[in-house]
Amino acid sequence: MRVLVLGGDGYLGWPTALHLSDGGDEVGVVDSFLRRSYDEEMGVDSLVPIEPLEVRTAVWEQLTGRRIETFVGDLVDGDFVVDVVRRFAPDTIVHFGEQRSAPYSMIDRAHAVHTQHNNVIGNLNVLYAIAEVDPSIHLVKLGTLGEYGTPNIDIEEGWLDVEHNGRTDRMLFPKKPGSFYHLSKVHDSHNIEFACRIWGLRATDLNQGVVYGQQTPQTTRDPRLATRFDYDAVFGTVLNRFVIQAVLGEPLSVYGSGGQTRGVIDIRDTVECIRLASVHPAEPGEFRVFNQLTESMSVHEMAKTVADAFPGVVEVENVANPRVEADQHYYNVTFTGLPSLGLEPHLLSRTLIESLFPIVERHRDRVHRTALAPTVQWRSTASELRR
Ligand code: NAD
Ligand code: USQ
Repeated sequence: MRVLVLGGDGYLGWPTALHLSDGGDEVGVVDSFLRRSYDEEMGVDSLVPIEPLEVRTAVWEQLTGRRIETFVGDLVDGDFVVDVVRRFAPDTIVHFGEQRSAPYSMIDRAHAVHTQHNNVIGNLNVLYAIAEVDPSIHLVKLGTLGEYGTPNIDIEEGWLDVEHNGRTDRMLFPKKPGSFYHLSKVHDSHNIEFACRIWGLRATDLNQGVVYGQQTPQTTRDPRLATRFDYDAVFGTVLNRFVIQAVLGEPLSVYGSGGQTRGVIDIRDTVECIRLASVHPAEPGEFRVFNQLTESMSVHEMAKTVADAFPGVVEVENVANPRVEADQHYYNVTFTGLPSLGLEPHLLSRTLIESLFPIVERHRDRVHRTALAPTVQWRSTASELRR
C-alpha cells in the first residue's frame, strides 16, 4: 500500500509511519511542525530528545533501506493538500495532523479559534483533496473517545439505532464533548460522514482513548528514531504524567475525586490499530467508526496502577479539578471492531515496568517541574499561563 501519514512528525504519527514502512508499505509523511512551535510557545520540550524530521527519515533509510518521503506544509492550505495527494497518489491517508490538546484549546479565545480553525479546515481540505484527486482513497482519521463525553448509556461505535414515537432510524451517536478541542473532532466526524454520504468517500473514524507509552519496536532501533514524550500540564496526558511524577518523587496529580473514567491504549496498539484499519478498508460510501481503546479505568485507578507498579514510595494528591467534567458517572464503551480484525492488546502494568519507568529515569534531568502544575482553567475565558 501507499500510505500518506498527515501529522507524521508527531507523537503518534512518527511511530505509525515507521510501523507501516517496516511492514513494507510505501510511506509519505506530511507535517507543518506546528507541534514543535507549541513547545516554543509553552517554554517546554519533549522529555525524550527528538531529532528533526529529515534526520529521522535519513536514519531510518540508513538502517532499513526504506525511504519515507516528506512533505512540509500546512493542511489549512487547500492547494498544498491537493498537490501532495496528487503527487504521492496514496491508497490510504492516515490523518493525525491536528492540534490535539484539550487544555491548549481552553486557554483563551485565540487558542480555541486556532484549534477549531486548524483542525476543522485542515480536515475539510483533506476531504476535498480526496474527492477531487481520487475518491477511492481510504481516509483513516484520528478522532477521540472524548467526542462522546460520559453519557448515562452504553457508548456504541459511532452509530446508534434509535426508536422514537414508533419509528426507527440509525443515527450518529449523540456527542457531548468536554473541550473546544474535543468539539473540533465532533465537527470533523460530521464533515467526514457527510462527505461519505454525498461523494461516496470511504472513511474510518478511530475514536481513540488516551495513549500512553513512548517506545515501539521500530523507534527503539536507534535513539535518533525516538518519538516525543510530553509531561507538561498542557500537552502531557494523564498516564504519561503520572509515570513522570512517580519517578521524580512528585505527587500524582489526580484532578478532583479521580472518579472520571477514560479509555486508554498503549502506543504499540495505536500503531497496530492504524495498520489493521488500513489493510481492511471501509467500503465506498461507508463512514465506519471504531472505538480504539484496550482498557478503561478511572483516573484514581490509573494513579493506583502506577503507584503499585513503581518500586518506591508514591504519593497521590487530589487537586482541585481545573476542568469541567463529571467525576462520578456510568461508562461502558463498546469495543469490538478492532479486536475482530485481530488486535492483541498490551497491558498497562507491564508497559510501566518494562518501558516507561526506565525511560523517565534516563531523562529525568530534562523536566521543568514548574510545567507540571495545571494552569488552564475551563471556567476562565483567559487562563494565565505559568512558564
Ligand atoms: P501531536 O501533536 O504529537 O502530533 C500531531 C502532528 O500534526 C504534529 O506533528 C503537528 O505538527 C501536526 N499538525 C498539526 N496541525 C497541522 C497542520 N495544520 N498541518 C500540518 N501538520 C499539522 O499529537 P498526537 O498525540 O500524535 O496525536 C495525533 C492525533 O491523534 C491527533 O489528531 C489527536 O487528536 C489524536 N489522538 C491522540 C491521543 C493521545 O493520547 N495522544 C489520543 C486520542 C487521539
Ligand atoms: N487528569 C488528571 N490529572 C492530570 C491530567 C489529567 O486527573 O494530571 C485527568 C483529566 O481531568 C481527564 C483525564 O485525566 O479526566 C484525561 O486527561 P488527559 O489530559 O490525559 O486527556 P485528554 O485531555 O482527554 O486528551 C488526551 C489527548 C487527546 C485525545 C484524548 C483521548 O491529549 O489528543 O483526544 O486524550 S480521550 O480522552 O479519550 O478523548
